[in-house]
Amino acid sequence: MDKKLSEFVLSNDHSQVAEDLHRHFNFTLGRFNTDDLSGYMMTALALTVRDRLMERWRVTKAHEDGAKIRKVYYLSLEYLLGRSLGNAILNLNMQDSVRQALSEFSANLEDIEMEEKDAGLGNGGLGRLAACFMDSCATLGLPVIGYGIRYEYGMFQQKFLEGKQIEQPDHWLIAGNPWEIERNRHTRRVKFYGYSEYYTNDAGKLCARWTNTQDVLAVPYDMPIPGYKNDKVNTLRLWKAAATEEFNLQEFNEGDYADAVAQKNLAEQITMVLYPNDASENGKELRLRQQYFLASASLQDVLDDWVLEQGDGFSQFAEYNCFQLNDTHPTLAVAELMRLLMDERGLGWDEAWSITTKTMAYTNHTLLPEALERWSVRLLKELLPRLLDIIYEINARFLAVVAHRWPGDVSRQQRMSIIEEGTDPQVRMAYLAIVGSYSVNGVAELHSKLLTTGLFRDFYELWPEKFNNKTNGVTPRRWLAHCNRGLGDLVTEAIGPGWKTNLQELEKLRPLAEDSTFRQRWADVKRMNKERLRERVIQKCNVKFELDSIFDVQVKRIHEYKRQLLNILHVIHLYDRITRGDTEGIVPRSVLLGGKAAPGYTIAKLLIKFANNVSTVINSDKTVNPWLKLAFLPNYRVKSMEIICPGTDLSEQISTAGKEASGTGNMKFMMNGALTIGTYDGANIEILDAVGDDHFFLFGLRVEDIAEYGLHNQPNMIIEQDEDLKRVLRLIECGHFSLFEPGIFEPILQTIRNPHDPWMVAADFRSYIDAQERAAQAYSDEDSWFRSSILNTAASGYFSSDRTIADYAREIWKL
Ligand code: 26Q
Repeated sequence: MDKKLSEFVLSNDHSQVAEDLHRHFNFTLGRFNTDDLSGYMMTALALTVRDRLMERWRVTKAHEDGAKIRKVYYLSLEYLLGRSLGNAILNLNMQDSVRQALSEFSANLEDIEMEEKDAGLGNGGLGRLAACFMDSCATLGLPVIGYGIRYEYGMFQQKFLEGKQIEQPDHWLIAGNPWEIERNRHTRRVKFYGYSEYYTNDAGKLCARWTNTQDVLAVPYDMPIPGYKNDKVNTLRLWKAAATEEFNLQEFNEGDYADAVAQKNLAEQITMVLYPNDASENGKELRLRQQYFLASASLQDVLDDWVLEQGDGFSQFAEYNCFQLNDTHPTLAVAELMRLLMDERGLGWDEAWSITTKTMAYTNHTLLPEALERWSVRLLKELLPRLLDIIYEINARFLAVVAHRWPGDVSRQQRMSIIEEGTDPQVRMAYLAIVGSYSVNGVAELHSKLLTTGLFRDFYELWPEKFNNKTNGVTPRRWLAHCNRGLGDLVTEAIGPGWKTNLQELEKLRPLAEDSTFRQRWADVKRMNKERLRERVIQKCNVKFELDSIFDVQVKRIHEYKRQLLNILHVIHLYDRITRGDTEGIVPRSVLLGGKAAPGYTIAKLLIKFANNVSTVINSDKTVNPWLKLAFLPNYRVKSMEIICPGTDLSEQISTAGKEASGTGNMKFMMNGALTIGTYDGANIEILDAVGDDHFFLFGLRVEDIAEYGLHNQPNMIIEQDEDLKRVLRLIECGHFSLFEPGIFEPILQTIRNPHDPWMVAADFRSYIDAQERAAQAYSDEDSWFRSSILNTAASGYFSSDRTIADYAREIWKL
């Protein structure tokens, strides 16, 4: 059964670790000069750690393969893993031995960790959530396998040229990836194009097949996902596209070598690059190919294994298998499972549908209607003809159910149809996901409630039992223990190490908030972390923050609904006050922004330019300097957040109410003792409930207010009546931040003044400014600030992804 640590061949003893380091450095990597470790020592260390993962991986797999147990497959187009080395060392409990072993090379662990590239196979929250979930599943010892795409190029790298975002390709695999294992033997074949053909089989049954296809191979690369100190290692299987052999052969024989190679590239394009939009970009064929490629390869993998292990009966399949769809991106899996079961395994419609709707579960991550995925029927017909047939059949049968439930209600049938009719008919992927799944969940309480009362209301009326909430969480190993050792050690000293696997234990910190010596130590750690962050900002932005100032941070994708604009307006308001000499009650503040804009999102890109221009004006003004600094950190990613959240005092979570499904950055900041200034939105609400409103700066309209108020929103009137806002806008209008580029920020001003501004920037301005003033006053009372800071960490236990995953496992996956 469970293999004991002592049974593993490779010991964690530092001398053994040092020996393995030498061996990998010399023999695996062929380096003999230990004076020049650059890069290679990171790989040697990763391989040394990987050897130890390998043993545990084998045992975990053997355990799962042998027994007939229920398994879950997480299907996601994105996994924002970041770095793996530090996390693996922490989870394998190798920190001390690695440090000792490295000292023999006069090397230091922190320096070596810096050499690892981020695995940036995701855009933002949704991708990072998948990575946190993988960590929690392994830590809880759950049989969950991640399936995703091995993008050759991850999230683009962001640079600034004259304050404007420039995108550069992220060739993260260039120096090799020590963590992945290619598993050629498990290669699958994915079909594209061709057509459906109907025939009668030997038993006289009418069957369908998809023929004349152009196939692409899916080659799996497995990444080990270690659990925390439990000797479990789960698998993340990432697919790479490759050309089929016979396809090439034929072309070669026809003599056109160059064409054959070009065709090969066409196949391999599928996994070349991550789409950098964190709201759906509609219609791109390559994106659709990626989605189907993931769905088909993963399902075939699971079905083939099932047949190998259980034979070709599928009556028990749903009892032992479950697919969790990370948003609608992998939703073609619904139709693909139907196809595989019917066309390739000979099941009838009813049996296949019963299996499908008992194994699929769907998580929604957005309320923005414009972000709901649609694919044109025309495109599906060409690329995936057999799947389109199946989707039409699913829809026909579904609409019959709707008609039966609401006889004669034609407009409801139209509303609920999976196919949106029109001149260019579209498949509504969220509806396909809901119809094909037994569970539909949102990612925070408010979000889940808004799904059932708004976006998916009709479906909720039909199937209330399908809908549920699973509030997001983040892994406390990466987001406290690893990224904030100072605080982690202090917490462990105070309440023991149990919090790392049971975050609710942080509650035990509560009484310590009243202890002034503890508060002082807490403050000392924060100061150390602020120093580290300050160094980073100097290095990357050439802006020098004052240590004693309040570190006020907003890092996330750039989006109008996230309202980085509101933040910048507040900064300009402070600047305006300071330049007018109105410094009474102003508390020194360092504002940090970071985040990428989708390359095609013009106004988001303009916001970056705006922030950079404002920052130039403010930071070069000597009279303003002691009070205020603004910096925009380029290329915000997982590893930046690992330095940012420990050093933050004030966390900005200021989305328009009802727009941010959950947020997860909000949780990372809270765990690390930041106070939140935020709207009544997403998981902010649950954070506020947990910590109490004395330790949270709440502001802004609520969803209900906006529904009512939005109809007669009059920004120009608000501006007219608010001297501060008027002055801020006048500064922008008169070109104070665009001296050499007159008028460039006009589109931003227009969104603020637009009565249909869905983001309510003008409407929330006053309330935001007031909340910022409360935050500043609170900060100037150090004792009470750090008391609040401790209470925030103490109340963050609920936001562990271990809790989230335990909820999924119990209520959706039934593990
Ligand atoms: C879709 C189609 C084509 C191209 C791209 C996309 C696409 C890609 C990524 C659409 C959306 C995303 C990402 C969405 C996302 O990150 N949503 C966030 O999910 C978090 C985890 O649940 C929440 O905390 C955030 O509130 C939510 O915005």
